[in-house]
Amino acid sequence: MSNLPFTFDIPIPGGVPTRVDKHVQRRLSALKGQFLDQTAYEKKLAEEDSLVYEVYEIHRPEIEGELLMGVSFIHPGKVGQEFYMTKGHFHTVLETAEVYYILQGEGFMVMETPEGETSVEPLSPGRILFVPPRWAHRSVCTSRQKDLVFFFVYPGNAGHDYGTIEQFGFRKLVLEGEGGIEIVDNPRYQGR
Ligand code: PAN
Ligand code: ZN
Repeated sequence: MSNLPFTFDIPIPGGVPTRVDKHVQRRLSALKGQFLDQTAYEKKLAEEDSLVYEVYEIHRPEIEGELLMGVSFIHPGKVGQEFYMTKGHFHTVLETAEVYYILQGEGFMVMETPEGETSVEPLSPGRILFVPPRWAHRSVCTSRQKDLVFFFVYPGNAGHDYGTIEQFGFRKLVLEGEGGIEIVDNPRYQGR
């Protein structure tokens, strides 16, 4: 891999980057067990394995000192009353942080530490979110029409631990309530 400086562009507001080494697409089936309303999930999945989010990644070596970058698009949609979201993860190397820069759409970042601290931060265009080391993170799109689009950058050696979230879920959920968006305790959260 070349070690020369390089540039790429993200068309404003929130388009596909001009450099893409890998395009990841995650569908409903990849989020099995994560949505609160499992009946609504099974019904929707039986109709269509819809695209929930996409990630455009720039390749760099996955080693300390490097930075991994990309752009994610979380599509609008819901399963029951719960908005479309990413799988979410801890970094395998827990002591690694991440920066998100929001380009388009509205949503939230749902975060928690292994010790049980939680934080749910609103996301909107122009906002930068710093995810400190140790905080698991999941992005949620609450826009009705637009994708939630953000640029991210994190250490090359971070790695992704999806298993902990797949097994236990997040402590907080983002739902559409009668009076608008609600952030609630996850009744199906299985304490770890
Ligand atoms: C992001 C996420 C991306 C997709 O690049 O990986 O938005 O979310 P999931 O990885 O949870 O499916 C990031 O946080 N990287 O570390
Ligand atoms: Zn991450």
